[in-house]
Amino acid sequence: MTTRSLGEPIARREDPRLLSGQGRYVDDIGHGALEVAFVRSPHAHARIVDIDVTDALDVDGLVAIYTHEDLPGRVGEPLPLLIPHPGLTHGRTPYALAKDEVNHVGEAIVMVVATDRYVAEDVCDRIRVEFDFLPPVVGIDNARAGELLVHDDVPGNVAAHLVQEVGNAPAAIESAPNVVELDLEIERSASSPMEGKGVWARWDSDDQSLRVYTSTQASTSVRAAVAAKLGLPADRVEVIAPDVGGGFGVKIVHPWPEEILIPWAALTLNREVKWTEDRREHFVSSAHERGQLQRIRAGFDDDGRLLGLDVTLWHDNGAYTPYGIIVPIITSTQLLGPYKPGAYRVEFFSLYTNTVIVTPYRGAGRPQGCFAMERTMDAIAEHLGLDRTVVRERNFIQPDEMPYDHGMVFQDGRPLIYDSGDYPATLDKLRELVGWDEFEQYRTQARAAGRQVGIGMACYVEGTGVGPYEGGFVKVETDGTVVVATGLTSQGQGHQTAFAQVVADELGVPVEKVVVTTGDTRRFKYAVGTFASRAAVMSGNAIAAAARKVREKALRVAAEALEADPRDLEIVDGDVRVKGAPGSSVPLSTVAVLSNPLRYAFDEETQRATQFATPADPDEPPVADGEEPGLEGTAYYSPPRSTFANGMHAVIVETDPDTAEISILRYCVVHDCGTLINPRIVEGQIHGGVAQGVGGALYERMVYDDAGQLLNASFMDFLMPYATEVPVVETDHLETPSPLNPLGIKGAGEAGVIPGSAVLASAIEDAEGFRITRMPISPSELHHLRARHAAG
Ligand code: MCN
Repeated sequence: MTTRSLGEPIARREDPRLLSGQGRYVDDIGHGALEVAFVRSPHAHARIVDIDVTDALDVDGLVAIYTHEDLPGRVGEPLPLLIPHPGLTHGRTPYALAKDEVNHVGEAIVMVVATDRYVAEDVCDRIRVEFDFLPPVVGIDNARAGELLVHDDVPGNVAAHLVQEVGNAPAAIESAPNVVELDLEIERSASSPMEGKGVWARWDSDDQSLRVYTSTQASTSVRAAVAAKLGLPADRVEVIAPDVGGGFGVKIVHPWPEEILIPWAALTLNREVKWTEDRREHFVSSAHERGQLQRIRAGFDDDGRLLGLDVTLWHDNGAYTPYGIIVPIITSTQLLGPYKPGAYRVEFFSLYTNTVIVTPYRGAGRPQGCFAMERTMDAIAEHLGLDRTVVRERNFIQPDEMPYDHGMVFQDGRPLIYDSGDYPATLDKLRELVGWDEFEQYRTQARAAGRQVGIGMACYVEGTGVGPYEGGFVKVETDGTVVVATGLTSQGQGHQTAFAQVVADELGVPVEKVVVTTGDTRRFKYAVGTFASRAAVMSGNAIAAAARKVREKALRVAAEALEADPRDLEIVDGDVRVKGAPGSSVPLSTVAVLSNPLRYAFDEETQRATQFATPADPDEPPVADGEEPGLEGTAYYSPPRSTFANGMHAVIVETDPDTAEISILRYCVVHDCGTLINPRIVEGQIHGGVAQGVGGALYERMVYDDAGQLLNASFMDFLMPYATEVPVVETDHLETPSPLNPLGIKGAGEAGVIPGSAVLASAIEDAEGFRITRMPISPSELHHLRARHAAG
């Protein structure tokens, strides 16, 4: 038997190269290319009165200066609205270079192309932009007050207002025996990938084609956008995502202004042109997320069962909505988590502010939803004096109620239906893993030693594997190497390893024989991208289907060579052999040769293909009817709807009674993403997510002043957890397969981050004895809360 590799914790084959500094990122490409720097707005809200470049023109090495007025045709039009929604009544997208108004600090106004970046920056320094200042709208409170407007024609700064309801929640709450009310806040944060954005482009005038390298999560989508904006056939545009040093959502926006401007400059100047984002640019001109205010009213019976839930969300969408309103839609449609809420009403306002745009950051609105729901569960438990796990258990959707339809409608207008999941079993595992029932004993011992500890938990459900489709290509080379390509990109998820495992099993070859390429439109043309924890479900199933095609063909071709019935054949360790007669076999490499349109024959004695054998029938065509040359296949997978992974986290914290320092003593995760392709990769994904969740709960926030200046736009001031702050993560899995796809897979890439703020708030609250309603929380904030609580 071939060793089965699906489900094996194989070490990631990407790591030796990446960890030893041999990764190849956009900035490693095209030395000697012209380089770009941008004049960006220093103001949050202003009209552009004049741009004076006179002083810049005599700088040695200057090649070109472009403003909005220089951009022709579609290049000069606003960027596309990527995900429209009927509820997005006032969508606004930016221009690649600001036209006559800027709406956040960092918005690009002038593009300078020079012989190197230093010269380009010097030129930028000499360009004078005259502004007419407008009052900025900063913060959700100012936005919802609606007195000052970001866009003159958007009343109340409301980009979108949506309500979803089932039953009469206000009435259900009114008549409920118990009610809790919560006002919550999650602050703005951002994904902060190690590598910022970067674009390199070259126009080949002989071939009339454009090659673009970009640090993206969606190379095929960038290709479509570049082709459309530049008026080129997509076939003449190649977009390649080389190694991408993290994306976490910020690199799904396509196109970024720079992804249009750099290729356009390369085409216009007929030179290689590149731009590498610096860290400050990344902070002020890419994207943030999370910022939300939430108001919740929940009515429940004396056992803690929800009867009605009424949630209002105010979401800060920044200055523009190029990515639509997907983040608040996800918060609002997925916040119900694993629970049955009774009647519910969930409403959100997506609001413009004069701050950098908001697009999905790992978790994409779910951390906020989880925070709302899990804070509510804890508040119910406290109100009734019940154990927090018990209240949750009583509200769970049960396995035999799957598939479960809350009545929510998703972004695409389709119902959002949970496909499978065993929430009670997940909770049982978590209680055992963290030792929930023994904690009170531990607390007593800790207290006796003068230590203050607390335990918290949080549950989440995550829609993963969103469509519309993804594809895969599998080919057996004549040396036996199995080449796999998918159009989606990789930013560190370990796809090269995981997809090789899928193909190895489907095809019956050793995993080492399989090589995988991602994110290169030359290798695979039709794809969507890596986001929404969709790669394993989408490309995993597409590649498996392609491998099955190849397998069937291999059996057909080998059957002829072995003079056997294909049904009597199997593929083991890369050999096609007659079942029960291992001596009668042919290697896949030979089958690949035999699949060539040229006539080959199989030599029984040498077990090899012989060239140009005379066909038995001279009239026989060189390629059999209906057969295509090559041992290869392409297949696509398109799911009926998303599949829902779920999980639960528990954390034990200690809060210092004097300094209010918050230490994580244990962090436990139980996760269910259906069939595991590679448990080690999934655990790595969860650990990475937990690091970001801990960051969001305890350290990371974007601090804007009233003028809309981002005060902590550097890693000196924006606190991130280092290895010393990230806890050891104890992980356990359940595998409830998804009935929606052949491999039974659900996604895992965002799971770790979702309950970070919710679970830490739960544990800190338990340690301190007063309610935590706002995250992140720093020691000084905890200290102030203690003082306020002590003062009553
Ligand atoms: N996997 C598995 N078995 C499963 C599910 C997943 O073995 N049942 C494996 C997959 O094969 C893949 C990895 O786990 O190698 C993540 O798979 P999946 O859940 O499909 O997520 P994607 O590959 O689509 O990745 C996207 C997801 C998102 S949305 C963000 S944001 C994110 C994340 O992945 N950004 C990341 N993880 C990241 N990890 C790194 N290192 N860098 C980023 O930018």
